[in-house]
Amino acid sequence: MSLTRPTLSRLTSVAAAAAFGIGTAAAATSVNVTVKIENLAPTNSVSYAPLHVGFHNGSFDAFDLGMAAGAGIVSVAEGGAGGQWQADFMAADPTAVRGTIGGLLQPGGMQSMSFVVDPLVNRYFTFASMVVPSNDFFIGNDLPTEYMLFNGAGQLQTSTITLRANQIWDAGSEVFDPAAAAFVGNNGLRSDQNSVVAFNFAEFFGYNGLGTGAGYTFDSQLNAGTDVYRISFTAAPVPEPESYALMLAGLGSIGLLARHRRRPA
Ligand SMILES: [Ca+2]
Ligand SMILES: [Ca+2]
Repeated sequence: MSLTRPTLSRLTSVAAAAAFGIGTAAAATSVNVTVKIENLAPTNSVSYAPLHVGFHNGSFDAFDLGMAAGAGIVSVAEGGAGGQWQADFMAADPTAVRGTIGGLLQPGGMQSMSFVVDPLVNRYFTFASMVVPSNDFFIGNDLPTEYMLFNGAGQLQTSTITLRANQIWDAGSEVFDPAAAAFVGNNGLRSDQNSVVAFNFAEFFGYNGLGTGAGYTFDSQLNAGTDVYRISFTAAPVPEPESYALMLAGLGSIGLLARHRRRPA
């Protein structure tokens, strides 16, 4: 097959149309939401376990200020794994889109992940992550409807959530003890605190000078108003299956052109 100039031009147009979504079918109901997370804490201050997230209908309430923490939020706050939090979330809202973003997030670190979400069904965003070093500290939203990401027309209306140090929670489930704290001590050791969920960032100063699992020497530096975490959202259309096919065809054509052009004239 010889590629004449008109053929080249047509193939290039198809590839361009596919790449920019021109001429594809009507937009799908779902949107592709990219969630970016950033650790804004000062250098050598707090790090975070992976962020557990869910886009939901507003029914999943993970914990309450002033009440004993349930097993779900304790599974996040003590060790970070969050298995029970995910299970409770699924039970409360089977239609929710859930996931876990990243690994250990050190000061200055950034990670991101994308989710396909129906903005009319799952308008709300809920999150939770363990803050380290600590015995049972976490970030998360008390009110399940606190962060309404999408308006009634399905448009993204929240672009960032920025948390300050005075928004960090103590689950009240494990006694403060540097020797038993995750990231600086033996996380397998623990003592029941038998208290309730409360705001607390002052205890971080109790870990100052200890070596962390990431190799840096901890230095809290946190004041009430210190920014410690940011979650950012961007939404884009989900490509239709037909446009994926077009895109693949377009990419294939570009590859063909590249090979063709490498041949000597
Ligand atoms: Ca609550
Ligand atoms: Ca505690």
